[in-house]
Amino acid sequence: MPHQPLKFYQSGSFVAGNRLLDPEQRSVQADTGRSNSLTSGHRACQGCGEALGARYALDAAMKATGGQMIAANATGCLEVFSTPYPESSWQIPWVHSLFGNAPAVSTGIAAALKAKGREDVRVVGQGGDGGTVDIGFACLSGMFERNDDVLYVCYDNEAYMNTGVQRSGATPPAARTMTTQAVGDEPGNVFGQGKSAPLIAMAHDIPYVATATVADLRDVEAKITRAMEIRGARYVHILVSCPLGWGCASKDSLKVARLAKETGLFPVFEAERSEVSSVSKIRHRAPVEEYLRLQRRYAHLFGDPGRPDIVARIQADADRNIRRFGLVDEEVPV
Ligand SMILES: Cc1ncc(C[n+]2csc(CCOP(=O)(O)OP(=O)(O)O)c2C)c(N)n1
Ligand code: SF4
Ligand SMILES: [Mg+2]
Repeated sequence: MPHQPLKFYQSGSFVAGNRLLDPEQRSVQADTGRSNSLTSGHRACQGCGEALGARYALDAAMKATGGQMIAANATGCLEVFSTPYPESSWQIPWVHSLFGNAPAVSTGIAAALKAKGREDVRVVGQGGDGGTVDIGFACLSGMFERNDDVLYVCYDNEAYMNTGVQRSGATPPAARTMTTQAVGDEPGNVFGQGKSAPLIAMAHDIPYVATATVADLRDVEAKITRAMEIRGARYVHILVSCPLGWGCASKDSLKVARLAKETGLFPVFEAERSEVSSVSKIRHRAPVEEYLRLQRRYAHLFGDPGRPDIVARIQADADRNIRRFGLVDEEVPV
């Protein structure tokens, strides 16, 4: 029988075709022995990208560590929807302390394990963008500069969702939140504020930094697996869509996350020791308008008369990312 190469959908998806691959190429989720770190019954909204991202990230970390892992969680949606007392959806050793100290708790667990000579047990810290880039950032920076043996995962849904959608340092320009209302000359979040946590993580010269989106779960698994091969401080920043806070349909949750990458607004890359080592190129370049129109947090930019000037500024930000990270092979205007 002539050789038939595997089709993209067979290697790129999690369904039956996945089992046609060699075992080491299969996704973690295709493995019936997966840990189901975050199991069913939790209270996340329908289409929640954070729930999906956390499950894939932690299942991949569990697989990479042979199940020898402890997770520390910041306060936020992920913690609240997964652990309504006295229930828990976590099927792994998991601890929650405070909103801002998950990196410090992770460091403490790693130090205790080291003191006990249990370096076979690995530590993952995790939190939302508010817990990571704002309130927990001093602890995180300390964890980075000491090169503590922790993987920290940020689930970035671009606002403080758990408490009712307030702006964070990761909220993009023009987005409407409860604290950046769509009023005045510059409606929504203002331009020129906020920060890029992945780039700041790189500035600490830590062994591994990566970004990913919940639209490409194979990429999430691969980056978490790679991170667990390394010792020292590692940071993975995953863009996770939030239907409630972004005002998108639950069914569009992954579509929106994919467009964040395909427009250039969210660059997907890896960096080792402060140098970008790989970028995920844009496959089908899309104008930012396609991304923005799916979300009610940007509704004030459209309609009559709308704000084409603001849409153009957001497009300029996307174009700058595309140039800066080399996200397309040739500069093709959108
Ligand atoms: C010191 C402190 N301040 C405020 C809060 C209230 N609080 C709990 S979760 C949260 C927002 C979390 O936002 P984020 O980290 O982005 O996670 P998300 O819910 O968006 O996933 C806030 C403000 C708190 N628990 N502790
Ligand atoms: S508010 Fe957003 S992040 Fe929180 S559970 Fe709902 S969809 Fe998920
Ligand atoms: Mg958030």
